[in-house]
Amino acid sequence: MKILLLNPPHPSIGSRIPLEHLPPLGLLSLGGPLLDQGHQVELLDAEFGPLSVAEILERIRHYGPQAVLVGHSGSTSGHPVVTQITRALRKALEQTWIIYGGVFPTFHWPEIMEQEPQIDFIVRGEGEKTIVRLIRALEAGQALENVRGIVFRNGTVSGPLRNAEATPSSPGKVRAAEPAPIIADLDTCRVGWELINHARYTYWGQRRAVVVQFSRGCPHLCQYCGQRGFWRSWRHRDPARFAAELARLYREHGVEVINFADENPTASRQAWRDFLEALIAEDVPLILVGSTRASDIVRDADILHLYKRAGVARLLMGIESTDEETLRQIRKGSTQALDREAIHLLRKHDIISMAAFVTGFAQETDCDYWRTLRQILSYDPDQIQALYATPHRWTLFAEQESNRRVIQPDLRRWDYKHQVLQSDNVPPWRVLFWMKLIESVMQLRPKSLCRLLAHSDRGFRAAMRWYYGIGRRVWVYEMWHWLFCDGRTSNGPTLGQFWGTDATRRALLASNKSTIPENPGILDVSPELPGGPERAMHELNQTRTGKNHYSGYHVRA
Ligand code: B12
Ligand code: SF4
Repeated sequence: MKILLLNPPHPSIGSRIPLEHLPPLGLLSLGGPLLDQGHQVELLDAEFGPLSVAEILERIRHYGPQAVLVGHSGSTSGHPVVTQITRALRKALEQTWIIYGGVFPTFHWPEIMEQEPQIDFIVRGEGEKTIVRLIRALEAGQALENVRGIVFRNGTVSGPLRNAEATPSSPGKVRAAEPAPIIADLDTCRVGWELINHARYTYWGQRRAVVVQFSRGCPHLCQYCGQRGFWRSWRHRDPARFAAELARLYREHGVEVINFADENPTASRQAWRDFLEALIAEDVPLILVGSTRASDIVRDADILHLYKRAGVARLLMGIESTDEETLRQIRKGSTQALDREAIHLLRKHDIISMAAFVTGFAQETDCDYWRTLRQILSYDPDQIQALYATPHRWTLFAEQESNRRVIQPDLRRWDYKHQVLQSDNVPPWRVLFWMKLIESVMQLRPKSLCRLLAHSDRGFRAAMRWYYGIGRRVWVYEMWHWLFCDGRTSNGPTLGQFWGTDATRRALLASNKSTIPENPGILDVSPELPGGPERAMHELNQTRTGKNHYSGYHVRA
């Protein structure tokens, strides 16, 4: 089949501010298996430009695909642009299958299928195996209900081309096949690197770069995080094969920077150590950048020299909060002492520590912000990332906070860089003030400037310069947007209303029951709705009480 992978232009800072882009690993991961099945596959990366909808349509028409596969890693805030593009695409190309995947559609398929008739299929969960089975079924005109992991409409006529007359577009007749099993052996899938021109993709100051995954999932239980539910269980690739792939990317394509997409690559000390040793043996001067947990860094204190020798240049740690009670409530499984110790250990090995902290988990007061600033100062990380709690519907956090008001109804702004939940004690302008104050104090204090200008390691200094350069531009962008573009509301819906009625939520949770098996908050409600996805859709259709707020507010072309 002739297939186009479409990476839409994302509206958020992460896509628009850096003057460089990283390859879309999610789509390339679909591309590899599809190419191996003999399909003709191309990638249209609309992040470059960014391309306008008209330009995207023009390129798609020119290629003439039978199926367009769309999805974005920044999935929630990328959803409005996906709807905008696919609506226009449907008008232009009636016979092209439109298939949508990623995290947001995995958990929001009932409303998306209802509100976006142009989308023919949603793939829930990991895409590699499911997309191959779906395309095979379409090519052969086979029944769709046996393709595990997909959502489609009753009456969709399977075939290599979409039958515009016969394929239903009306809402309400949605069917979700059984969830697909997880991919137990990640080495059975490969990334379609041949779909990109490596010279276009850079990071870390114009160095050729890729995004990769050593592992998927996370064994921890942070209550605000949806990653664990999406990937379901922690798995990793064969350490030696993975190291060999990175070395090949360096030798054959000149890739210098490896950005890890893993939620938690160090979950198994042994596997991670095997990988580091295998990469050291490959003897390639790669720069590794990733995220992990403070507790893993402390656990690995005796092998951090291997991290450094393998090329680890920066580790991002979600410290989230400096308040022990909040850390306990969000089930972070970390403590102030661990976070501080991890930063100290990284410094000893000249690895840049980036600490991400999040506001909005609790109802902070001005005093809390002041305490946060003093605490983070005492942690002394090299870089910080100030983020806002963002309650994705599939998280326990969203369930628990369902009575809080939403002040940012535009889904494009649900990107961790905008305040979306109302704070009872501090108005939005003062929240912004505190966030910016903490950022400035941390990055402009003499110790940080000293590291920027006079650190003994040249690579360290260069990385700090690059980070400060982006930071300056992000600052201006954020202030401008806050003042003139963000459109907050003081009278927004509660989070429960925003994400839909109780019935909608319960139906969705029930239908995803086997997708999220170990989250106690979610399992609590699912037994009420036995019967799996079909029953869930039925319940949803029976009990729908008009629009949920998020559809009313933002899914607009
Ligand atoms: C690398 C990364 C980035 C890179 C993006 C590089 C790139 N070109 O993709 C950078 C640093 C630029 C970045 C920016 C942002 N990011 Co980011 N990022 C990640 C990270 C670490 C890995 C993403 C990834 O590659 N995953 C691995 C791939 C294989 O997974 P995947 O994309 O989900 O694809 C699989 C399935 O979802 C599915 N699938 C996906 N698409 C499709 C499409 C079809 C048709 C099908 C069938 C299947 C399918 O199949 C794929 C293979 O199994 C994740 C955290 C994480 N560990 O996932 C956060 C994450 C994706 N980022 C996030 C956010 C919020 C952002 C920003 C909005 C931040 C900001 N304020 O600017 C921006 C968005 C812009 C952008 N370009 O993505 C959130 C998204 C939350 C959400 N639910 O929306 C995440 C999950 C972080 C988090 N902890 O919450 N990010
Ligand atoms: S926040 Fe990080 S450590 Fe916690 S569950 Fe999510 S991926 Fe795991």
